[in-house]
Amino acid sequence: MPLYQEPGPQQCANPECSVPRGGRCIEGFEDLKGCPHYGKSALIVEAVKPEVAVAVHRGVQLPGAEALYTAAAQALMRQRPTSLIAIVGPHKSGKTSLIGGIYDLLQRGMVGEYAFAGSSTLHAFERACHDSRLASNRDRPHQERTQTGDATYFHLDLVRTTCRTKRAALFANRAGEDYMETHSDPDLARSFPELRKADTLTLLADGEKLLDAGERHQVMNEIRDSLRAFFEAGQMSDWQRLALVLTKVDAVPADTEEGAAAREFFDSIVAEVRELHGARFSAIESFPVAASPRGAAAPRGEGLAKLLAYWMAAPPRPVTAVAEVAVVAERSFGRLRPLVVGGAHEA
Ligand SMILES: Nc1nc2c(ncn2[C@@H]2O[C@H](COP(=O)(O)OP(=O)(O)OP(=O)(O)O)[C@@H](O)[C@H]2O)c(=O)[nH]1
Ligand SMILES: [Mg+2]
Repeated sequence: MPLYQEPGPQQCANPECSVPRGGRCIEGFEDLKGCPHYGKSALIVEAVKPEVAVAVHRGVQLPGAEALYTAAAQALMRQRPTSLIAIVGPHKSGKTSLIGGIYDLLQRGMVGEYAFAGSSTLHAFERACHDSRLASNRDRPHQERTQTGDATYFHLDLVRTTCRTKRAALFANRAGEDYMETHSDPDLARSFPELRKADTLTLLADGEKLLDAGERHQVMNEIRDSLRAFFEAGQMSDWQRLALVLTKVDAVPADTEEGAAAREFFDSIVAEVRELHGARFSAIESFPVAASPRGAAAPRGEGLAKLLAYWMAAPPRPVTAVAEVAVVAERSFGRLRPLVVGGAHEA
């Protein structure tokens, strides 16, 4: 903290001056009264202790804005109405691009009936969509691979035009390899809390892979195996919804022979899932989307408004009923109830 010396006749505000030590005026004044520094207090600056310097440097501590881990995501779900969305698909099927694409669209305005109303994970969203934005000047959109390990959650608060109260969307993101490992070891899915708690399980089918006659059967098998593993692990409940999402639709134009064949194959996957699992979910819907299209074959964010509306619809999640317990006070005074007379409360 700065300290001031008491002003005195032999004082000088210039610490370099030797007048206080009986020397000459450093400014060259013979008559010291003419010197603007003479007789004024010198400012003594104390050396700042290292720990104080660190505290000053840190400034105000702001909450982080990275993706949330499960405990923080669950705390958020307890605080406000939330739709939890698990996004499942193999490596490079477009999971992170889908999450980034929703955020990106909301930055430009309404997405269907929904508007952005806040987020506690802005850094994570920015990172998810930065590379794929046209502004990044890449020839082809690019997305960093999600690291294997625990699921992380992206958080958005949204308001709907017809209802001004906020509802949160939590998107669970996990590396594609982790989900694929459950096909050979379904028990692994027991340690994926986002599956059991999801309002909407979202399974992705990679449009680019559906173009290839060999790879498209692998896409179908991955969807079959994921559902089988999640049911075997006991992670699914009949109140949950299922979204089957055809990603990268810009790569499968409906007006080309290959594109039409890819879309037809996707429709056959949807039909099979409906037949096998229709009674095990409260709803099954399909959505063709282009979260991060290459070129002009599809507008950026195509299909996302319909998907967002499906995700945000109030979930049919069972609500635990809380029985009202009547507490009867022992003393008569405690049993008095407020009585409203002409707007005033009387005991
Ligand atoms: N053509 C096209 N490519 C897309 C689209 N969406 C995503 N991609 C590309 O698909 C690739 C994989 O996307 P990601 O979002 O990283 O896939 P992921 O499923 O998160 O992959 P992992 O994190 O490894 O599991 C990236 O190169 C994206 O640019 C799209 O709508 N159209
Ligand atoms: Mg990813």
